[in-house]
Amino acid sequence: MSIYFIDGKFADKQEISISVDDRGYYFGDGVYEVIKVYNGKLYTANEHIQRLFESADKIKLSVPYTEQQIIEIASKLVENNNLDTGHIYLQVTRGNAKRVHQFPNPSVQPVFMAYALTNPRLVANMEVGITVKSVEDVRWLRCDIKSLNLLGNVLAKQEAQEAGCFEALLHRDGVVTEGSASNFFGIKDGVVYTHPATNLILNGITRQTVMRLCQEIGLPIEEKAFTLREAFQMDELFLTSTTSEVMPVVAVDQSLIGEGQPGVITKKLQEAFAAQIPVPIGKN
Ligand code: PSZ
Repeated sequence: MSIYFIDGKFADKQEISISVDDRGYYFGDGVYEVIKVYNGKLYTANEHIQRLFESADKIKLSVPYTEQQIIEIASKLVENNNLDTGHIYLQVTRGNAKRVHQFPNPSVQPVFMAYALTNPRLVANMEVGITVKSVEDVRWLRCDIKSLNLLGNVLAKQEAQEAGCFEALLHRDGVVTEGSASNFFGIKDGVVYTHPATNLILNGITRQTVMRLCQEIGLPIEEKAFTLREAFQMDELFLTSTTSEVMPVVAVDQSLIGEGQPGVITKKLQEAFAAQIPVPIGKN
């Protein structure tokens, strides 16, 4: 997995270098995406690349490639690295320039970097479910941007991990927003709830897939935020992300959700999710 794409070409990781003046390094001034690869095939790549363009637009950064070119770069990374199941990481920063806060003037070439990583599906976790810790959401008010500025997310995840939990359940003013790197869903009396796609959360691609699957299965789904207090009372709770897919949450702050096991509706959504991921080459 050592073939990277940077500065317009593919190169071995040993041979590439990044400038200390990269604004990603100084300011987290850039955006990124993670595209899942199943059995050597890119999954929902167009959606992720579209979101990369949207995030870049929101910070007035121009991505130096077209959607089709990025698909080609990602596909070549899969091929050159012989990636079976894992992901492609993509990031764009505002480029290399003397450290001043304002954008470089005249502007400089953005730095586009991408690599492939083997990352097996988290099947064991998905089977038994995971636990989460509630953490106050102290992040900025543009969480809809997939920006490299992740300190709030980093600190939340670390706090969760130190408590022996898989993920942080973030709440702002008592309202559940999302996870440090995931979206949360609650199920009560057969209705699926999740925070609306506002500036307070990242509108997850997996979140959108799961909302579509709910509609296809005939599960009522409402983009309506729930409180942390309500989260404890949910019949079922799960989180979604590119790498976690549909992940059952069986406890919040050591308090069991439902029976403390993956719920039936969550399992149904896991099955529906698994049914639409790319199958191994030669089996379709
Ligand atoms: O490898 C990992 O742990 C990944 S790959 C993508 C994520 C984690 N997280 C994306 C994410 C996020 O960073 C925040 C703050 N909210 C929601 C999500 C879920 O977005 P999707 O479903 O697009 O991955």
